[in-house]
Amino acid sequence: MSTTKGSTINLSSLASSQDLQQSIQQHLRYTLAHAPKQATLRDWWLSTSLAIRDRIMDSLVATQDAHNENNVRRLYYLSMEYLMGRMLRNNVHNLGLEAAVCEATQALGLNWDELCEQEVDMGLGNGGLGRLAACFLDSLATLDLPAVGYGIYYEFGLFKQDFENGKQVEHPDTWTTFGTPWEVVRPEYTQTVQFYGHVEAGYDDCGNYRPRWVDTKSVLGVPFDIPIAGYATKTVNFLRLWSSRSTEDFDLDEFNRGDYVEAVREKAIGETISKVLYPNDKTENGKELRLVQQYFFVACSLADILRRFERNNSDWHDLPKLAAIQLNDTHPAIAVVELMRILVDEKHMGWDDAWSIVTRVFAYTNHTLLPEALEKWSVALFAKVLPRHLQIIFEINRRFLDEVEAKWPGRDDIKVVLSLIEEGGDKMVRMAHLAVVGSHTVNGVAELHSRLLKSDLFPEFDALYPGKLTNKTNGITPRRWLYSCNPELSKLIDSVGIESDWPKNLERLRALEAKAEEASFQQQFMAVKRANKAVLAEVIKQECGVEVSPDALFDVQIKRLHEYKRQHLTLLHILTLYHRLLNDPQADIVPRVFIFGAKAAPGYALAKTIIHAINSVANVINNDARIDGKLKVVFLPNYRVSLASKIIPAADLSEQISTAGKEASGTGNMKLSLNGALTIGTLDGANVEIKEEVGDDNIFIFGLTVEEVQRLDREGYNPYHYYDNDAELKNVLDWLCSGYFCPEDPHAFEPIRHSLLAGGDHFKVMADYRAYVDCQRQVDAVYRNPSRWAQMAILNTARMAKFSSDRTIQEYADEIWSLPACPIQE
Ligand code: GL9
Repeated sequence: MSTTKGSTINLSSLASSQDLQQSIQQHLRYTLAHAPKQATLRDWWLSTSLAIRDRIMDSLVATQDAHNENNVRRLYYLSMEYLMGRMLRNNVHNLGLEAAVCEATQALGLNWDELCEQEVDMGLGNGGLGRLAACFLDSLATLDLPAVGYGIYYEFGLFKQDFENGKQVEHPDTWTTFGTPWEVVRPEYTQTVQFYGHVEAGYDDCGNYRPRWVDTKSVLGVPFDIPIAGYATKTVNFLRLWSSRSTEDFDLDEFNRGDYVEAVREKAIGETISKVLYPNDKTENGKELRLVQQYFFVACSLADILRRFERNNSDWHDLPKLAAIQLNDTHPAIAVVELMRILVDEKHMGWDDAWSIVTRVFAYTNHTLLPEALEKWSVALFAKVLPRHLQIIFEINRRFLDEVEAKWPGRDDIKVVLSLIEEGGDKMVRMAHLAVVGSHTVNGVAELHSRLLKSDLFPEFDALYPGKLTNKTNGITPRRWLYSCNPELSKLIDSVGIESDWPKNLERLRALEAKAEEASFQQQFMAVKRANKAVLAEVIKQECGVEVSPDALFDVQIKRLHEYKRQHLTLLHILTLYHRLLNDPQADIVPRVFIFGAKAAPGYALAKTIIHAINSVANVINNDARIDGKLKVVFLPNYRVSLASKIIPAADLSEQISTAGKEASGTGNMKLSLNGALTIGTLDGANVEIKEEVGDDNIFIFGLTVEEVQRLDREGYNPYHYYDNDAELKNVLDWLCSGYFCPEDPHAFEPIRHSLLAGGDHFKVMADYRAYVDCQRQVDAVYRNPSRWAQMAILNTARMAKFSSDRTIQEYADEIWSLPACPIQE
């Protein structure tokens, strides 16, 4: 979209609301070709976004100019997922244009909040991993760090979720249908990528082995840039997303043979690569298209990185000085091989030389220990899609196993464990091993996770490469997750004399500690919470048709639906309370609203059954007059970033109840705590560090520890033991599966019961039930003491500084990337 006016005018001089107003009107007329009287709210949103975009462009150009002029070291973040959510409000906040835009839109007769609601979320990710990448981009720009994010321009992001009779149904996410104001297409940086074909042996004039990768198919990658504006700084970095296109010559052969339709069909395959995001929250194994997606975006990104390098540099040995590349999980791990291929095959560099460069460029972040998420590709598939890369992997592995032999002579058992190739009927390439071997640093995402990475997942790697495995505890951007999503709390913070730069210096919130016991501040803090709950109650009414009281305890569980996250444990708690109330209407129970948000992977049957079960139980409870509205259960459909930013400010209680050892970090836990929700959680992921920060008295911890879980697994775990010895547990589980909650399909929830009993209860729901339910009684007790609750909530907000993604990114910059800041002069 054209930007016409504004693009040459200085940022600060345009901050005034009149200029903005004029700019919005001009975009409405000259970009959208509308008169104000025909304009829809969407048109106004688009015009406003374009006016804001103009102001970002000046700084984008200035930033990139400065980075190029100074030939700065850059960080390249390679991620298959970015969950950006909505952009308008955050861009306005980061640019400091809030007051101006409110005034301008008001003068145009528009409501700013309503305008922001028009934006469709940019949902190019599944969950925590993709949202982390988005928070990191915000912090990189805010800290003036030169960085480019690389990813895929999915035409369809994560599916839209609907419920039909309580069951999840998926619809395509058509976020690009009306275009987005936040992208700049850069056809001049289009890349060509090869796939398939075969390798021919060959020799150059000097007799050096020069394999040729021939008969390949090629596709084009067209980059779309999303500008990323830092908060209260001039730096604007960008996220470069690749969209696949067919090459002109994609199937000229067939075309010439007269097979027009085949040629066009093949052309469509080229476009298919970036068509859709795989909706699995952990990895999608074995799918050819997924491997093709990975190589497609990696090859485009590396070619782009090297093009930029070659503009100012001629010696490849300087690459590690100018480029640090972070692999966000193993999804882009093929980059290690691609860079070797380019240096050896195309730049004719010796193997050792090339390998030394590669291993100084890459670092890898591991995001999970769950075995199903550890990516493996069959050697046969690799041979078909990337035959030359497979040869290079074999050579990397041959040399790597020599290293293993030198360290542990004769220990073939260790070689079997460490090899990049898993032997067996169907040989597999282990992408995590490739990432570890090809990187100078590997990190986990919370202290506990990183410890388990060393002790359980990669102990031999830790022995072979001491110090390579490290920790970088995750963080969240306080701009989106407090300043923008919770304006009332932000105002309260500003009103008590905390310095106004707190969104980029979260330590400042520690000053709230001194006010945590002050009755008047407690009242103000809880009044903000009450107001946010009233707003969410309206959303719940609209979305679920359920009336809830803002005076009830808002108990929030928002995250992907997964057995290890144990939404079904919460369901058992709900049934427990419901049953107690039916037995004794006077039972001593704090009125609660259970609020769920979660998408299940479309192929994950049990996760979908859990959603169905929660909705069915909700339907019965919400319509049972006997319990006098004391319990309400709502499952908000289509959980996404923009919905999260409405739920989080209104939460009282944050459910972080994964089986210990299974949630690598979690980041929702940080967002909720920052907004004054108290955590009920296991000693898992970042919960452990949240407990350290807020103090043992300001968090509700229950359940098995990692060591206890591991001991149960070693010594034999028997879920029936808990079922047989806890009458209340037996009762609620039997009740759930009795047909009472789903008379039209009485056996619908049997799979849940099966997984918890005969199936072996891999996630120890039965073992943790009693501790959980008892801990929830303590939650009730504290909630009945409003002053104590308020004090705890305030201390949570006050003590979240560690979990700012600014802290996380500064640690990456200092300890992994050696990346200096490059502030942009006015
Ligand atoms: C995850 C972990 O499961 C989370 O615990 C962690 O907070 C994030 C970010 O590090 O990464 N790993 C992973 O595969 N996902 C995570 O959320 N999955 C999704 O993104 C859905």
